[in-house]
Amino acid sequence: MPIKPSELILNPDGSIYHLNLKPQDIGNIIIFVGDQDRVSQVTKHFDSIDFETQKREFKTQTGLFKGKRITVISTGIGTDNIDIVLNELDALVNIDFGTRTVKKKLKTLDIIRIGTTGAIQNDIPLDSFLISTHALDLVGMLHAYHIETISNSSLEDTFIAHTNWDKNRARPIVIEGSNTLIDKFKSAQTYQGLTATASGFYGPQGRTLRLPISNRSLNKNMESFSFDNTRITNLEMETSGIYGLAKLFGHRAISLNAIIANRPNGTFSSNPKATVEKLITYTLERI
Ligand code: R1P
Repeated sequence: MPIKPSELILNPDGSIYHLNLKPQDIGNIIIFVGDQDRVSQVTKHFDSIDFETQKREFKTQTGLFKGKRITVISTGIGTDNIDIVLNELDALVNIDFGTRTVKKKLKTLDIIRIGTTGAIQNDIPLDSFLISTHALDLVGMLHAYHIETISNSSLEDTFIAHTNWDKNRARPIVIEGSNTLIDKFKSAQTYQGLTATASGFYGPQGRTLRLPISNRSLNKNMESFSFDNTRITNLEMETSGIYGLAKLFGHRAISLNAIIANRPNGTFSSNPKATVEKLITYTLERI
């Protein structure tokens, strides 16, 4: 049965609805950045760029880097955008747009997030790099899918008990990154840990400007949580969506984080752009 036009939405030129991309426009290695301006911060290192487009916050450039065809896409902020980007990227490689049917032979993409984050452990310094071995979803978007096969219920239950997790909020979900990619990108320069993905930047990450938050001890309880020698290292807003959907679709994903804030110390990087630039170079050297 062909997938209906209301479900798989194609633009008049045959490109997919939000990303504005056709299947030939992307490589098998995809780099995600949050900010549109970071796309060219990555591709300025490429040998050539053969494609670019932008719709809304989704800016894409594809080109060659040391003989590999790599696509860089800005996802904007949040796992709601990640739902769009992952579904449309998978459709580009695994759905035949002509027949609107799923292809027999499925393709696997390598998805690499280069993003920024705040450490929640005071020994993780500003301007360091951190690889998310796992993501801890505090958002809920993934509950729209069958996550039973990819989640870790014993870790989740321990986290729920440790933090007195509010029963009115979505159940947290823990998902692993790709061990193949983690082995490829880890080094003496990288910290590793469990990355918590929040549904917002202020209250959902325990920041108070004017509005009081409902659970003032959540960050402290996250800081003291540990399970099988794994601790929660940082907070950001995309990794769980990327790890969850990549696993469900059969793609490989890794989240590489530039630590630009340290929450327990209350400090912020004096030059976050330079730290992101270093993480971009670090990533491209190992790709
Ligand atoms: C918030 O300022 C944004 O920065 C972090 C968060 O995950 C959120 O997207 O990541 P990026 O710098 O990769 O966008």
